[in-house]
Amino acid sequence: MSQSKDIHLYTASTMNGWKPVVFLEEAGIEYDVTHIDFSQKEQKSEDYLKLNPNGRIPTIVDRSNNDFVVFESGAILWYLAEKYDRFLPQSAEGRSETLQWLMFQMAGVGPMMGQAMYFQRIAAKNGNEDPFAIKRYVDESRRLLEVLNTRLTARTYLVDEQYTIADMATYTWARAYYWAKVSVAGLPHLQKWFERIDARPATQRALEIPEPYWAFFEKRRC
Ligand SMILES: N[C@@H](CCC(=O)N[C@@H](CS)C(=O)NCC(=O)O)C(=O)O
Repeated sequence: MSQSKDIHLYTASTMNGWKPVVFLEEAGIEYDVTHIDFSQKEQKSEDYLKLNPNGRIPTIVDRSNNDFVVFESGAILWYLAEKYDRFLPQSAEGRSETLQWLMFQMAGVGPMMGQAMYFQRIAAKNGNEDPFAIKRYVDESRRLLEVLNTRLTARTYLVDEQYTIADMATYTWARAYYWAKVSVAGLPHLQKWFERIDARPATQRALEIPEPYWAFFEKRRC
């Protein structure tokens, strides 16, 4: 692959890793992608830590901006949205609402669902079953999905009619409710929002980059 595109993305097929891919695919922007191999601990390598001090994915390098580096998936989405003037409302209020829901995902939906996944899928498998932690994170995840369901009552997307970076960030996590073992029963507005985004070809294409990984979404190809 030629290494000449403006955006160089370092990522893997995970909920945080897909967020910038969804943006770039939806915006139709060409980019270079390096698949960070967790099994080889590439995210902790000396070279990678120079880009992302947190040793996690995703990270972007903007070659068209003096190799400016951005880490943290929410900050990457915001940077890309401003750079390309896409998926961000024009009004100050619309931008603020987008930022609010992006923060809600970054500080709530992602961490809580991530811990629900960790305690049920990884810790339990390693013999560290912790029912208290599982209940805590599953209940809190469900509560946050209920907040989303309420927000989506009579709204197409999180910020009214426009698909924004807040939807992109939230969808990759909330849509993986199966993997977190969090029920979405009785949340019709959230489910309709899933269906709307399930029907967006660019977003669905992104979920196969850098490689398909459908376990998060049960057998169903979302
Ligand atoms: N707050 C960070 C979290 C990034 C994160 O946790 N990435 C995970 C994948 S979803 C990762 O790199 N895991 C590998 C590791 O922990 O070593 C962000 O949103 O970018």
